[in-house]
Amino acid sequence: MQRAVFAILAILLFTPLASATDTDGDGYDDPTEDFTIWDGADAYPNNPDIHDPVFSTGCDPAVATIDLGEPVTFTCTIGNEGPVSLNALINIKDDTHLRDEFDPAYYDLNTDEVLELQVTLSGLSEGIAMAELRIFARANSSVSHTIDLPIEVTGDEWPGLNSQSDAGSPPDISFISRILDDFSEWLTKNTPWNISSMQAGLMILISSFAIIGTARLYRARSVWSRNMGIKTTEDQRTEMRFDEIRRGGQHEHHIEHSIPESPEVVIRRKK
Ligand SMILES: [Ca+2]
Ligand SMILES: [Ca+2]
Repeated sequence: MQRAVFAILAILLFTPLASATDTDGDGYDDPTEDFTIWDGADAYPNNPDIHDPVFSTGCDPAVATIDLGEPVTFTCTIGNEGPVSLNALINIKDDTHLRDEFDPAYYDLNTDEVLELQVTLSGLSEGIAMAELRIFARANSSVSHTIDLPIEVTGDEWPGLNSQSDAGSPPDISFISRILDDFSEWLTKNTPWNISSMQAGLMILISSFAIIGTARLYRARSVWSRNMGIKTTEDQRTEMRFDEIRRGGQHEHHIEHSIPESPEVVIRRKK
C-alpha cells in the first residue's frame, strides 16, 4: 500500500517534468518536437540569460547604387548562433523606390549552419532606398533580426534594360518601330515628300483616329435612322388607330345631325 502511494506521488511529480522542461529556469520551456522555437520555446535551454534566437548575418555588397530598372543581387549569409536547430521565415521589406524579386520562404537553420541567400532588387524610381532582409523565428512575434540593404537609385535609365528579356521587363515593341520604318520608307518612295518614321507614326495615329471617328459617326447615324424607322411605324399605327376611331365606332348620340354636311347645303336650303 505504501509502495503504491509512493509510486503515484512519483508519477505526479515527474509527469509534468516529462512534458515541459525548463532546464535553466528562465521561464521558457526547452524545445521539443511538439513545442519548437517557432512556437516560443527556449532557443538557449541551458542559458538562463537568453531565450530568443540569435543570428549572425552579413550581406554583400554593403551599399549599392543602381539605375532605373537595373537589378542588384546581394549575397546574404545567415547563421544560427543558438545550440538548437530552428525554422525561420525570411522575407524582404522593400521600399517605394525598389522592386523586390525575392520570394519569401521558410528555411531550416541547424546549429552552426550558415545559410547563403541571393536577394535581388531593382530600381523603380529615383531616390535613396532602404530595403530590409527580415528573419522571423517566432510565430505571433515581431521580426527577430533585420539586415539593412541601403540602395541609391539614380534617375538614369539602365542601358541593359532593353537587352534584359526576363518576365519582369516591359514587352518588346521594337516591331512597331520596324513597321513605321518600312511605312515611312514606302511613303518617301511613293510620294513627293521625305517622311520620317516619326511622321509616319503620326500619320497612322491620325488616320486611325479618323477611321474610328468615321465608324462611330456611321454607327450613330444607323442607330438614329433605325430609331426613326421604329418611331415612324409606331406613329403610323397610332394614326391608323385614331383614324379608325374617327371613322367608325362612333356612338349615335355623338353625331351632330343639326350640323349640315357642308356650307353648300346650307346655302341651297335658304334659297
Ligand atoms: Ca529555459
Ligand atoms: Ca534560456
